[in-house]
Amino acid sequence: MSFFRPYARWLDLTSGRIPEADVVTQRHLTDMRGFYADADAEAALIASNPLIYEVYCGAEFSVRAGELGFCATVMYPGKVGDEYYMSKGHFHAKPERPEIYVCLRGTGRLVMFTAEGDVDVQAMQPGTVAMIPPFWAHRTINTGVDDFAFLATFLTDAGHNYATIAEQGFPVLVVERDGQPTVIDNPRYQRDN
Ligand code: PAN
Ligand code: ZN
Repeated sequence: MSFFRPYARWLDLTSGRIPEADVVTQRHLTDMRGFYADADAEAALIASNPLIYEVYCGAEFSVRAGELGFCATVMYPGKVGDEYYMSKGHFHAKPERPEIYVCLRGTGRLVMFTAEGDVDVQAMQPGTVAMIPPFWAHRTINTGVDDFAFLATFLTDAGHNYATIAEQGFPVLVVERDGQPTVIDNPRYQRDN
């Protein structure tokens, strides 16, 4: 039987980055075409292809049961039209897997929903610890003017299911209205699905 090896990484609590992360994933606007509601605003920005967020993972994960992983996400400030920069969002491939987020920097929202139609939005600021229960899709949004960063920890066999979100989006959007983050219904989301 092969055992997991212990490891430790330094998380920079100021920037939210893991400088010696084994895996760093960058998501630019072209990596999430069609995710923002305003297609004209997306088209206007696509030539400059801004970096929206980066994910720093402590290690290359196996998908063997029993491995607990951690990744830090740093999301830059900005908007596509009036919609704040956000993550793609996902259900877990094993949808029954939960997750914990700890906010390290900036201000944002954690938006969650279930296939049954429940929606939940949590405000995130440094020190906020949020629990994503089993079966809840989740997306983070930077509603501030500074970087927004958080640490996520999860069983690594949770995996990611992005396809459902790519097709349907989330039931709600977080947009700027009168200078304030505002949650509105997503007109493209089919509640009957
Ligand atoms: C997080 C997310 C990370 C990036 O580590 O994967 O914030 O968001 P997307 O995966 O939606 O692009 C997590 O929830 N892992 O399960
Ligand atoms: Zn997740």
